[in-house]
Amino acid sequence: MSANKTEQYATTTLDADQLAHSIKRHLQQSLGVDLEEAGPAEYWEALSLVVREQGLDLIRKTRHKERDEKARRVYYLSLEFLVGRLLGNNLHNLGIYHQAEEAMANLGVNLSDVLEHETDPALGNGGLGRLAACFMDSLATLDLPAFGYGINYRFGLFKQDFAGGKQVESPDAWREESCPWGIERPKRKQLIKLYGRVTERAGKAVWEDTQEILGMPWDVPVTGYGTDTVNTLRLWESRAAEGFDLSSFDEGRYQESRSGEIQAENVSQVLYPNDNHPAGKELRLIQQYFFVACSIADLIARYKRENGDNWDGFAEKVAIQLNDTHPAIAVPELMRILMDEEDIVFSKALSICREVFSYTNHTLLPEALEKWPQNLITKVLPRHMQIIHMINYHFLHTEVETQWPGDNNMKRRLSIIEEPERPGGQQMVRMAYLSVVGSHKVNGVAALHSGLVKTTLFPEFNELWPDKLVNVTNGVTPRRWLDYCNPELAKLIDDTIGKDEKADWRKDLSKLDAINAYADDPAFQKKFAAIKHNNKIRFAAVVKELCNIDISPDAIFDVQIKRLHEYKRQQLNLLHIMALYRRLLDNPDLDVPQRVFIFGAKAAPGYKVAKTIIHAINRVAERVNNDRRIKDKLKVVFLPNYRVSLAEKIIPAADVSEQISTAGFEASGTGNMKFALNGALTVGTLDGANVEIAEEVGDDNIFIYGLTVEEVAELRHRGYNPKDVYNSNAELKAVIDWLASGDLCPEEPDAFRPLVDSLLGGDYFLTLVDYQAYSDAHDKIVETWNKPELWWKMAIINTASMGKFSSDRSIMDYAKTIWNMA
Ligand code: F58
Repeated sequence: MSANKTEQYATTTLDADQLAHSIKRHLQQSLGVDLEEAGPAEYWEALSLVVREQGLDLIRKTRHKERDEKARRVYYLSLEFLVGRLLGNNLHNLGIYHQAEEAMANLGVNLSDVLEHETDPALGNGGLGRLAACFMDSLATLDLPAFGYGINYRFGLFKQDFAGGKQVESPDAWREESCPWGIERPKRKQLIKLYGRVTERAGKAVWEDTQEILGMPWDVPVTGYGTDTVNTLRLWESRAAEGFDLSSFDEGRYQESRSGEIQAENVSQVLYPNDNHPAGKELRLIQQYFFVACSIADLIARYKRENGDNWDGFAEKVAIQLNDTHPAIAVPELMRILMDEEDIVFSKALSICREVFSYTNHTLLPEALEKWPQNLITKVLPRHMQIIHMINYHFLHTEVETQWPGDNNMKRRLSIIEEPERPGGQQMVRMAYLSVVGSHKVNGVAALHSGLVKTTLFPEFNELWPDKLVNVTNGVTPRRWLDYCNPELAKLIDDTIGKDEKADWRKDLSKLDAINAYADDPAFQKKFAAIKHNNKIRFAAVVKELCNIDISPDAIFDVQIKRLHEYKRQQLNLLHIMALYRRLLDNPDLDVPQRVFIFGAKAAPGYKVAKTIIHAINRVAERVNNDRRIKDKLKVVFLPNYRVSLAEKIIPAADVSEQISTAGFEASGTGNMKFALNGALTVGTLDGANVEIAEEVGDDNIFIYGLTVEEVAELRHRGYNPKDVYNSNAELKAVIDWLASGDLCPEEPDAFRPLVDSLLGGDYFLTLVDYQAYSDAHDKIVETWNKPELWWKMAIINTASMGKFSSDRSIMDYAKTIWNMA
């Protein structure tokens, strides 16, 4: 494969023959399958085992190298890692994709068919989990010593189906399919404690009468692109600590003897399916503590193996990033170990914590900010609650007191413990405050969001510690989100700007800038457009297979894929589609391009309005797609079970990217970056990272519309009645009335009432206010589509201008400004 330069600087030097040989060996010797009986699923497993061998070998070498270099490691603590399928990605990163393709071809098998046989692990809800996966990819690619720590859920995010257009959930028992990536590491298991009580003995706190759970680590190798570094994603599975109680087993009480075990196993059983809303359940708190305690014990053990018992060097070797507040209990956990087990005094323990920890905030939504009842923490983690009080006391009575002497109101506002508003209410622990107080840096995930974190979420903290709050704009890995998912575009870029080690945009995305020079070039435009067209043909086949809907690759593919949430405003998209349909019915000969609106979204199972929106979109889709009067000018597709592997097929085929959240609500967004990277034009509000995308591509190359953050605040301040907008916009009124009429769902005429009520009774997310501007932005999209040279110029500029949004850049920002590692 001399044409392929990646292979020249990757160290895995397997050629196609060697790979074919290893594949056969694994088929026969690991899987016990004859060559003749093997189908794509067996080939997938055999090839995965070959790659796993490579990964394990490199993981071992990485470990040795790190031990010798004694560098600082970063530990990324996250309840979610939405890694997606791994085989194709690992083949790319190891530089053996093309060899594998050739090896499979020689065996009479098509590699892309084989790759489709991997189950897509859904160990995350959405953006936050996928960000963690992109960061793991970048950490390895940048040769930074890192561990990811999380939970090996038995059930990932639920699978979604539609019945009569309504979302139906079923469990995702992903591990029942074979998964060669996780490797059990019994040597590194941990025992953690829960419940019990704290007594004082000889001046020391003793946590006793506890229940114990065993944490079994499963290691997933994380390959980097074009490097030998393979890092570890260590996912904990909970098990019963004591195993069988043999006496009751002997007495034939088998079920009883296992009862303790089943409770312990519950802990890592299921991923909570809420996005931007905490669950508030005891089991969730236990999940948080379980993975945090296992991880902290594990990293301390590693530190001691490598550095001995001297705590003075700990912070030089360890950086811990808290991915949102879900792992915030790590702060009192490390304090507990330092004070109770290592005899370090409170003030020193706190300063070690502050050197080690940093915290990423991913949301401003008030309902998404985690708070736990003090009583619940006291019950599950009594010692931790004491320590939280100690931290709070120190914080309020020294730090807050020094800054605002005698100001009790300020103490109340900044206290980690929130006092109840009404008598008899509960005291709550504010996990975000605990995270801020326990960390040296706190970051938001896009410039706008970080600004709001400073001014609206934590203004007092910002005054107290002016250097603590910083920004690190999110990014996405260009390996998965361009090279792997859009190989034709990747090749066009290579053919245009080169692919040797110096020019490789896969390692330095800012190299894409060179493509800007071709934005006006008709020959390049033609190639770029042809690639998009091919991707659309392939995607249309996916739509046909999954939804049995025919869509034309000549239509505008307009896509909104993300979790279903009112702040993300899928309902705005829906209202506009309903209006377009009515415009066509009024005038079926309207001279407009064909349009296909594509959705993919899961709603949290308990989120009523979100589920209503899904139902409504599906009902509108059914009506529109089966109406011959509009002559295929409009189609609506809602793909069921949206997930990473589906995103990889949708994004390269998109013409328009819908990023239409209410300004101030989407912390960053990362889908917005993936679409622009693949040459889709964004229609979006000035929210999250859209603002920075607009800065990079230029205002002429993006369709920005709607209220700004300031205008949203001003409108709220003035007071707003959605009925005024409804009554003054005839088109909008007509579609809302249609929704409310029951016509779209005759068997359940009130089905869409929750949505209509949410829009007309308050419209918290200002959907109606932004309607007209959104509709106008779409008119501009059509106008631009009708000028192909302009459209493709804009699309090319989008791809060329995405250099900033590589997760490699994000990770370098973290390494420099937060982890002190570069
Ligand atoms: C997302 N948060 C933000 N939370 O909404 C998005 O703007 C941002 O780009 C992304 O994080 C990465 O920074 C998000 O996905 C969750 O899913 C949590 C899961 C656990 C419960 C609370 C919400």
